[in-house]
Amino acid sequence: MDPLNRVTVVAPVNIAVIKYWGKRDEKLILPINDSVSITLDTSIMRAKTTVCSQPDFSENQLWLNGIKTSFTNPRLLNCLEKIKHLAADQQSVDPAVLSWKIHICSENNFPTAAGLASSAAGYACLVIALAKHYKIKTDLSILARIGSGSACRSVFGGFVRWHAGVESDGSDSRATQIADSSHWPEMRALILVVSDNKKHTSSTIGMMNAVKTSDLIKYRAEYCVPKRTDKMCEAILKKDFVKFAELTMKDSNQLHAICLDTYPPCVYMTDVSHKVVEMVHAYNDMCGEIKVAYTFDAGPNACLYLLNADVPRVLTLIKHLFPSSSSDFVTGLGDVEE
Ligand code: 2P0
Repeated sequence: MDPLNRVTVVAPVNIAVIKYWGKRDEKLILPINDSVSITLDTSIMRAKTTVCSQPDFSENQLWLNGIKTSFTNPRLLNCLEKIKHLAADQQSVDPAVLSWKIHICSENNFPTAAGLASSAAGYACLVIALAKHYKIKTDLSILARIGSGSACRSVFGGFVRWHAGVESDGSDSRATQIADSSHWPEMRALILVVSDNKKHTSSTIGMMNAVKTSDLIKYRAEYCVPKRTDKMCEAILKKDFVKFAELTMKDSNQLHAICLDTYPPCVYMTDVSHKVVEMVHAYNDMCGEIKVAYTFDAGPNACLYLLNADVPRVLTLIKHLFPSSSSDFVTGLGDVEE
C-alpha cells in the first residue's frame, strides 16, 4: 500500500472504426448508435492519472497536463459523486475516506482536444483510478461513459464494441470486448498529425447540432450502422482486412458527410486530410486490393489502419508526399495498465 494512498493508472486511446456521433440523452451520454473501436498501445498515446485523498486536504484539486485547473467540470463531479455513492453502498472503504478531499493529476502524452481521442483515454483513466482508490466493483465502461461517451471503449484493450442499449437509465449502454489485443497481431495504426491545434467545434457540440439539424444522421443510425456494425465485428473476428478497411473508410466518410449536413455545417477535415484520403485510395488502386484504411475523428488528423507488412512502404509514401510532416507514428494494439 502506498503510504500516501495514491493510485496511478495508465489508459489507452481508442480510435473508432464505426463512429459514435449523436446522443439520445445528453446527461447520461447515451448514443443513438453502436460503435466499434480499436484500443491502441499505451507506449505512444495514453493518459496517465494519479488520484490521492488525505484527511488533511482542504479542497479537491485537479491538475491537467501540469496546470492547476478548477475542479468544477460537471462531468468530473458527476463521475466522482457516482463512484462515492457506490463506495458508500458497497461499504468498500471506511466512511471517513469518503469525506476526505481528493487530488487528481492527469496528463496526456499527445495533443489534447485536437481530435485525437484525449477525452476517451482521460475519462477511462480517471474512472479506473477512482474505482481502484475507493475499491468499488462495478461495470467501469458504464462509469467511463458518464465522463465521455467514447471513454467507455477505452476500459478494454483490443477490439471493442459500445452497445448503444435501449434502456432510458443507460444500464445497458456499455462496452464489451470483441477480441483481445493479441487477436490480430499484424494490425497497426499509423497516426498522421495534420494539426495539433484545438478543434473549433467540440465533439459534444458538433454531435448535438447534428442530431438537431441533420436528416442524414437519422438514416445513418437507423439503417446503416446496425448492419455495418455486425459486418465489422465479423470482419474483425475473421481477420478479413479488405472488408474491415472498406467499412472503416465508408464509416469515416459518412461521419464527415453528416458534419456537412449539419446546419450550420461543421468541417473537421482540411485540404491535407483530403490529400491523405486521395493518397490511400491511389495506393490501394496501385496494389490492386485494399491495403490501407483511413479514418478521421472530429479533427483533421488521420489514423491509418494497415497490416505490419505494409508499414515501411506506406511510411515512405507519406514522407514523399508530405515531406514536412514530422510527428507521424506507428502503433499496435494495447490494454489498460494498472
Ligand atoms: C468516436 N468521436 O466514435 C467518435 C468519432 C469523435 C468522432 O467519440 O460528448 O469526446 O464526451 O460523449 O466521446 C468523440 O466524442 O464525446 C467521439 P462526448 P466524445 O470516437
